[in-house]
Amino acid sequence: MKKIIVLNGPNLNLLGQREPAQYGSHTLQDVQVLCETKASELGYALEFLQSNHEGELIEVIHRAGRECKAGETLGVVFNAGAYTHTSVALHDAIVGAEVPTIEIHISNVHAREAFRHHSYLSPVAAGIVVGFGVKGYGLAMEGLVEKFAG
Ligand code: CA2
Repeated sequence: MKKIIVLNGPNLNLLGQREPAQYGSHTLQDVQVLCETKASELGYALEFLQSNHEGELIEVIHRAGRECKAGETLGVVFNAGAYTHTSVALHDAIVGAEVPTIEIHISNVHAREAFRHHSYLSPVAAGIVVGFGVKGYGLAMEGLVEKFAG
């Protein structure tokens, strides 16, 4: 069965523990369950990952690109956390790996501090889901399938 990778960046392991006004009260474990349910509805397997390390996120993007070319993976749903606003390296990884990527943010980053308004990922993402809470992960997975399933 083909796979969707859901990739989470720095501090998303803290979800549900603090800042409920911004991110809700769901934990990352809850998000994984939501994504597993959505993946099976859509007819895909799921790989769900979180890392606080930029280099590890880059390695996953590179591997995802190889798996996409091999027909094993459809693409990546990526919440890069704060690296969204800082990382040219993640931008370059998505371009270099040629991996279909949907950018997702739990909060509406455009309604928050100015430093969250710019994303290095948006210009190279196939689509963006912002501000729908953790349900956005499911919406992003649907969008990935809508756009890239053969
Ligand atoms: O809204 C989103 O999904 C973000 O990607 C979340 C990031 C933030 O830096 C982005 O601007 C928008 C933050 C990740 C979660 O950080 C937490 C920190 C404390 C408690 C709970 C989560």
